[in-house]
Amino acid sequence: MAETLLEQDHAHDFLDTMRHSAAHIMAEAVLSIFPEGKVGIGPTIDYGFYYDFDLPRPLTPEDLVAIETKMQAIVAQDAPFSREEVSKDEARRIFAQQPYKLEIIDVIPDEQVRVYRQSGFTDLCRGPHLESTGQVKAFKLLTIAGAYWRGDEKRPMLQRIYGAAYETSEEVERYLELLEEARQRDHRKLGAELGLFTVAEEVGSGLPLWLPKGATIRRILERWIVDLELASGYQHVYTPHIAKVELYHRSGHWEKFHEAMFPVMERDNEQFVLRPMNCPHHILIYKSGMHSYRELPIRIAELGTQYRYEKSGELSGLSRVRAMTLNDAHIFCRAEQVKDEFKAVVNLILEAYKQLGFTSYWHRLSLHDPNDPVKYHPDEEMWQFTEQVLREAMDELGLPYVEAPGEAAFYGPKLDVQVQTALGKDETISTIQIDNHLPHRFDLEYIGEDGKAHRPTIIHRGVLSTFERMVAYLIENYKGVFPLWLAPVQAVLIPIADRHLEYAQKVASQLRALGLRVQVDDRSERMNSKIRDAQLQKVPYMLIMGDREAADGALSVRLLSGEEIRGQKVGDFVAMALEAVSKRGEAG
Ligand code: TSB
Ligand code: ZN
Repeated sequence: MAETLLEQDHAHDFLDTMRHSAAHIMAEAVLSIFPEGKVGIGPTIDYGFYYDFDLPRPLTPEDLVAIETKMQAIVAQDAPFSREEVSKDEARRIFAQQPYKLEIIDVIPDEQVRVYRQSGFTDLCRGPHLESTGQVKAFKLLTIAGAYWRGDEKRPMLQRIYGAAYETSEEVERYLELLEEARQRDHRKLGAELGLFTVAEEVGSGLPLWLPKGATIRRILERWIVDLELASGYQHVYTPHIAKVELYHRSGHWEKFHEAMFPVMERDNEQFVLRPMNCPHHILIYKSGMHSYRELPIRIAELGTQYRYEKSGELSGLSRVRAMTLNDAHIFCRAEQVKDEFKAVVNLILEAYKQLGFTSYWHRLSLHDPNDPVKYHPDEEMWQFTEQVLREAMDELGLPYVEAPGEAAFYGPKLDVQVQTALGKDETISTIQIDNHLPHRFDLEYIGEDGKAHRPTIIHRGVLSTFERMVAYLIENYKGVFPLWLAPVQAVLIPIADRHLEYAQKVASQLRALGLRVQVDDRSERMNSKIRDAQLQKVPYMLIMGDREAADGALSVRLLSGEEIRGQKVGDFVAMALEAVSKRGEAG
């Protein structure tokens, strides 16, 4: 894995240099239009570059066009890039009008700093750069976004301009097409169009409302995963969404996590909080009785609703919210059982993904960073041991993984299953976390074979993630075209004329009785417009019924692909549909 990444890096060298030079050219163009502008930083990204600016007024789309035109003129000049090493004092003189650059100069440890110049612009920059501006091949400015200076909310909000840059204009075009496709797939857009969820200003951002169709998808997922878990030895429980704040003092969440918790609610001298995690409640369920080694592992599961005060800038549709229900479980086991339990959870995840038809995900082994004693529990021996257990388990399962130091939870290493959102962001769906810390804080015990008290390990795990994030991902993964078992409406019955309505109603109740989710389109619209509406709603089956069908106890099936099966007997359609439902998302 590491090797292929390196090779890619080399292949990207030229492209990366070009993008970096394009960023400098953009900065020159922006300053030529806003001479009093201040510049932040301008790195390269996957598809191009961006640069942050502090400007006297908000940029408009027309500004982008003007900046792009100016950039083209700079490229046409083919002005050379030159490099110079200067003392910090000299650099402070060069950038006397640029406070953000001065701030960077202050934090650079070296005595000498590097400066690049092209026609009308000088930047503090390590480089490398192209020989001249004319070597920038193809670019396009995309969007303007707000970005805090140094990512710090307390610092000024700068305007960030994003651009795409490639070696050929065809590649830029292709990137723009991909971007458009991603926009079409964005779960926030599809979620609104398909009537799956909404966010109401009066309720608050990050607090989505599930509409009946979205709720249907969620309910099917809930029933399915609970059944899968019951069959895998989990015990499902219900616990309240709030608890006394003391619980989170004891767990350590208050200390480590309180920025992400809603504030305390006080009544009759008791202080309550909305829970940010379900673990403490499950731990108290474990602690409500005595346990012998024979009972372990004990797997406590819940579709547990929890609340996190995520930063408002980070909220996004259903994928990052403040109220969420996690497909959660905590497994209490003996140290010798950790590896097998971990493997069993991985297998459960793989089984769930298979049934969902997921094909594109990767395993991230999230490890601690030995140089970060604040973020991580200081027990180095524990870390070495548990991280090794996870590596061995993954190797025994024959699964590839990427190690990610610094991504572990405070209390222990974890395996995360990562996917990409439509907009190309990596996101964690499933997670399996090994924890010897909470058992210690809550003094958990079981009686061992030797008759003495021992401390169990906790494995925290989420298979489907939160239903919010999972449904966001499903919408994007299926581009809104849900496989039959999840489709909120599986079939729309379309009577050709009013006289076929009665037959359609009769068939609809037969189908409903067999567990299919169907609707009759009884509007007095033309058949073609009913078909078009059903297609826009991405309904898998359109069942068209006219005189012939009514006479034969049949229907004509039209699929989303446009394919048609005419005059199918109702019973044959039912058999076909139930067969497709039972396959879930599995191909074939
Ligand atoms: C697995 N205590 C553990 C649990 O036992 C826990 O809460 N882990 S977590 O913090 O990593 O969250 C579990 C999963 O919830 C994450 O992997 C992610 O998929 C999902 N999740 C976390 N935060 C959010 C959020 N703000 N919105 C939607 N989903 C989220
Ligand atoms: Zn947990």
